Amino acid sequence: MRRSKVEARSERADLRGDTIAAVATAPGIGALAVVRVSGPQAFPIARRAVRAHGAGDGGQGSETTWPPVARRATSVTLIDAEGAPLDSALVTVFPGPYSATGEDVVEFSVHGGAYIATTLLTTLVRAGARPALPGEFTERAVRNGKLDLLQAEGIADLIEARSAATHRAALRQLGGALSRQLETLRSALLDLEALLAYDIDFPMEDDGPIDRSRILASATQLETTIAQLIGTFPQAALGRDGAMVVLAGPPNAGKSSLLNALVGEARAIVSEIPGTTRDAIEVLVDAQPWPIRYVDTAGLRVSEEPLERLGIEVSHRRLAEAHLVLACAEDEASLGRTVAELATRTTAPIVAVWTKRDQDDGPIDAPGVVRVSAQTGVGLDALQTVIRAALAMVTPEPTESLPTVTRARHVASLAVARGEIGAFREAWEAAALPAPVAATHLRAAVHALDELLGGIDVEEILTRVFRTFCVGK
Ligand SMILES: Nc1nc2c(ncn2[C@@H]2O[C@H](COP(=O)(O)OP(=O)(O)OP(=O)(O)O)[C@@H](O)[C@H]2O)c(=O)[nH]1
Ligand SMILES: [Mg+2]
Repeated sequence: MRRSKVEARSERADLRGDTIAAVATAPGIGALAVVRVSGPQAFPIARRAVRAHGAGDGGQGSETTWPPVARRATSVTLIDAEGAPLDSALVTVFPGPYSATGEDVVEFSVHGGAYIATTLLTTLVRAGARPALPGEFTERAVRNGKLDLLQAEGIADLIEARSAATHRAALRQLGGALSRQLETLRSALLDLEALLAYDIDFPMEDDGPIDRSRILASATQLETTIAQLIGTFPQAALGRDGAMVVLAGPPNAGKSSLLNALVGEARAIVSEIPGTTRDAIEVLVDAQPWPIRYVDTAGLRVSEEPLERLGIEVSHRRLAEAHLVLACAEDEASLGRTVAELATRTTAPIVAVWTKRDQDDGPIDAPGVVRVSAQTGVGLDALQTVIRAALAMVTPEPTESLPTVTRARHVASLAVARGEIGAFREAWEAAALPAPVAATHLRAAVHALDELLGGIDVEEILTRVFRTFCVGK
């Protein structure tokens, strides 16, 4: 049976007083694994996994003082639920509120591999901890005011970053750049509201103490800033997915060989049989300012073969989405035809690439054409330079003056705020609404920004955001 949203929500909220535990590191073999515990019972629960000092060695030595000195890694022997030795590990305790979650936190740093960490987790659960839900540690940090929601999303983005661009944006967001920008906007909105309140309290003073044009100017300014912020969103997709460079041309032109040469590894199958590549092969290569997604496509030709035709349809779709197209062909006449045909399939700039330069003794350079050999590597540097220059023309510079918004959630809330401020401005300009009514638009805009920051009671938003996190985070 489907649970209602309200049930799911309050269920999660009801779990807040629990002490939670999770393996925070990725599963698999590694040198170390980290197990975290957070909650009011973190210290007594964690203690059950730690052997009292001296126990089992003839009773010599003293008891480990528990909890150990705060925020200092302490060497301990871990035991399983039956009391058998499990590992020698480091434990660090962080008494709340001076911890990542704001609650009492214990972090075990154990030897890696599947057995120790999961057995430790089992011991902790038997001692009363509950396995954490995805993102629950970070959720608690937000609820306890350690982070705002945008910073929490910054952590998720940081973990997921696969390019320098995404990493940079995530670090900025975690550092609070977007939060501060929104706080500034929010406080400007509150100032506007305050001015209006004055107007509401003293309505009889025609053109009295408040300056109508000043209100108009600041509303317009706020709208502009929000529009600029929304305008940074495409950069998030570019940082994540890369600028798309599509290699296209007739079968056997050497596209797959060129892709392999450009990315420096054999990612696409190469053969002398025309029609080798069927599906689009994509390789993301990190680059500045944006990563590049090279896409090798099926050779373009009229084919009766159903599989090949599907591949050619995929080629057409990729061409329509490309930031840049490399038109590849192995002789000059075919290259001319290829460029002309591709121009009907894409609006992206097209670089004419004359392949297999090692094979013939044609001209070394032809105007408007880059000559390369995937086999010998000749011309590859020149091609890379051309690709970088062409991409610089079609992709935006990363904005330095404004933080970037990275999620559809941000855009949606900002769009609401902008819409409300716009409605307010229009009403104010036309003197169409009485000030108290116009002011409700500003309230709604502030509310939209609060939702973004997660600063108000936004149970559903929190639940939605943290569902996408990994366990142990
Ligand atoms: N001499 C020489 N041969 C090349 C070069 N690049 C590719 N070839 C050969 O050309 C043939 C086709 O290469 P592919 O890279 O598979 O060509 P493709 O354009 O991907 O072909 P399809 O996937 O069928 O559309 C293979 O036999 C390659 O070894 C090159 O730079 N020099
Ligand atoms: Mg191919």
